[in-house]
Parts: sequence; C-alpha cells; structure tokens
Amino acid sequence: MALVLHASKTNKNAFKTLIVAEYSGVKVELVESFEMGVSNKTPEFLKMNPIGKVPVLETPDGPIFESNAIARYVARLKDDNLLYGSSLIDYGHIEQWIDFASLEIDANILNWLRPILGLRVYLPPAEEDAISALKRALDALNFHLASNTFLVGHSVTLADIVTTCNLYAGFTRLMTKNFTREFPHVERYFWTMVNQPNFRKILGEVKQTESVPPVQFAKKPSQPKEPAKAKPKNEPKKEVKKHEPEKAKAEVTEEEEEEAPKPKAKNPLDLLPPSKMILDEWKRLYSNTKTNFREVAIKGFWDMYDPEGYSLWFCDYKYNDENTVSFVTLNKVGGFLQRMDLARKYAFGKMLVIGSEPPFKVKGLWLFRGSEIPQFIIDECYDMELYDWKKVDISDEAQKERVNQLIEDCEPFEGEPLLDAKCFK
Ligand SMILES: N[C@@H](CCC(=O)N[C@@H](CS)C(=O)NCC(=O)O)C(=O)O
Repeated sequence: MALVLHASKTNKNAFKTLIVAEYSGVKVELVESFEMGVSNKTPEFLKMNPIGKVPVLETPDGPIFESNAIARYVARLKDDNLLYGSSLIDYGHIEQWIDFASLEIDANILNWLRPILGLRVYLPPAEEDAISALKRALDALNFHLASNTFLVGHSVTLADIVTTCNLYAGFTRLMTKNFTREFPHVERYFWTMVNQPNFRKILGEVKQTESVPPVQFAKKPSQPKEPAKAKPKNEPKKEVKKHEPEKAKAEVTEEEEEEAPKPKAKNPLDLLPPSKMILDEWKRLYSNTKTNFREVAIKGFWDMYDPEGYSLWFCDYKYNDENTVSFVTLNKVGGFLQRMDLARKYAFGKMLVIGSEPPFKVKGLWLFRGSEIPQFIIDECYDMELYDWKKVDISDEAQKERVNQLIEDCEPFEGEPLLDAKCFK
C-alpha cells in the first residue's frame, strides 16, 4: 500500500521523500487535491501536524511531520538501505550533513528569500547577514566536495538528497551563476546530483535562475483562507497521485494573501495651503528632458521651486561600510524606493549609489511637500532611519549646486564614479 504525502507538488521538502522513495523502491503518493494554505489548515490536517506545515506523511502507524524525519522513515523501510550508510561513522556523517544542509544552507536561503518575496520584513542588514552566512556554508561545502564526489562514502546517501533539495531552492530562485561560480565544487556536485535518474524523475529539468527577484512589499498579515470543513466519516478516500516533475519553481515559503484595502484617511499634507509648485509638472519636466538638462530641467526646477510649500533634503546612508555587495546595495535602494510608494503624491527623490569598488556609498536628494519631512513617511517607511537627513539651505550656492548634481546624476559625483542612479517620481 502506498504511503500518502501531504504537500503541493512543487514543495522542495516533499522532493526529499519522493527521491528517497525512488532510490528505495517504496511507494509514496502525493495527495492530488492538496491546496497550500487550505488543505494544511483543516482540523484533520492539524491533527496530523499541529503547526499546520507541510509535508506530512500518513503511514499505517500514524502521521509523521518534518521533511527530514519523513525522508529518514522512508529510507528505513528498506532493510540495509545504503542511503543510510553502512557503518556507525557513516550514520554519524550522514546525520551531520543533514543538519548542516538544514541549519546552515536551507535556513540562510530562506532568510534571504522570504523578505524578497514580501513574506518577512525586508531589512538590508539582515539580507547581508543571510547572504554572508550562506556563503560561509557554501565555502565549507565547496571545500569538502573538492575531494569528495558524494558527501559520505562513494554513492548517493540521504545526506546528498537533503542537501541537493535544499540547494535546489537556492539555485532555482536566488543563486545566479555569478553567485555560484565562487563555489565550483558545489556547482559540479549540484548538477551531477540533479541529473541522477532518480532525482530527474522528481525534479525534472532544473534551470539555474538568471536573476535575483526584486524585493516586493512586505504583505500585511492576512486572514487565513477559509479552511475546508472536516470531512464526514466514511467519505471516499482522498485522491492520490504519482508525482510528476514540475517545471514550476519550488514552493519554499508559506502562503499569504492580500488584505482587503481599508478606506483611506485624508493625508494632513492635503490640508496645507496650496503651492505654486505642481509636483507632477516638475516630474514631467524631469522625465521629458532628454538634452540640455542643466538649461531646461534644472533651470525649470528652480523656477518652479516653492520654498514655502516644499522642502529639499539631502540623505546619506548611515551604514555605507556594510555596502560590500553591489546587487545587495542596489536592492536596498530599490526596496527603499518601493516602500516610498506611499509618498508618490508628495515627494520626488534621487538616489545615487556611488563608487566603483565596495563599500559603495548611498546618497540622495528628496523633495517633500511641506517644510519638514512628512511624519507619515517617517512612521511608515523604516528606511528613513537608516539615513542621516539634512535640510538643504537654498541660500547656500554650494548646497544648491549639490542639489543640481544629484538631480542630473552628475558623474563623477564628489570625485567618484556612479554604480547606479535611481529616481523616485
Ligand atoms: N522544517 C519543516 C519546514 C516546513 C515548512 O516550513 N513548510 C512550509 C512549506 S515549505 C509550510 O508548510 N508553510 C505553511 C505555513 O507556514 O503555514 C520541514 O522540513 O518539514
């Protein structure tokens, strides 16, 4: 009789068990009708795993949760299974790499990925921590694999299956070739593993991601989806099906839903006395000026600028010495601009990422409605406190010239080349 695995068919934690099953000649079938966020919240499911996470394996002796435990259980169903090694020291090493793959690789991949997907708050220093901890783990793995084809012994073991499934999430979603080329033995190992026939049956053709996804807004906590009602007794057995490899990317995170929008309160900035400066006109002028930027856009800006109704601010990132990875620095600035979306009606901004070598400096200029930085922006956009803010004194020609240079992406800026310039408009 087949064992029943509750998980969606793209769940990389379920892949561990399905690959072990292929190697061990054990029948494991996925629940056909499984719907993430619904099926795993039913009272029936919570009885099997009180935390409501997948995968869960239903066995004749009761359910098992935690993907590594499930994979071990399935491996043990076959006597003398070589996936489990053949000596005490092998058992120890296999367990060692399973823990390493879970705690040093998987945990850091998830710490990097979840905030990017908007499933956790995106904090640039936390992203840097996750990446550097992941690199440390990959470096250690790379060192081991420089003189070993497999993690333990001379054939595939449970350690390789768990490690490869965890790396799979990284290779398919975050770790570009540019990132992994630093770890050539890990690359060789990963591609060798995913092309073993028993892996291929489950994973299908694996493709390395070509880019790190852009940071998305953190979603607000949502109401759980309506859980499916507990099934009445004697209901026909749930549909199960044999796993077929999916082209889709592995599901590595929990589901969240959008909240219904709440009615908006009036913004206090809408109550300010009218200004002669029309922000949209300035944004249009900025966007449409392709030549003679100084003479047209910059001059136009100062002609329009209303120091009563608006204020200009320089910002300077407080932790520039941490900007050691170019794309992380660019993501950080990109995330800041995304989070400023709430201020689009009231602000214009320029952000420069400066330098040709790390650490990169991040500096910017912002135009805000009102004579101070609007309180709702300080309250709602946590990036604000990562910068030092200085109000521009427009009676000082040097400061005005700095404003001009920031608006026009002047290069070199303060003697250094630009890595990137981003505009919020
Ligand atoms: N340590 C667990 C992790 C399980 C886990 O995080 N599962 C995710 C999907 S990959 C989940 O079910 N999330 C749903 C939730 O958090 O409610 C394992 O290896 O099985």
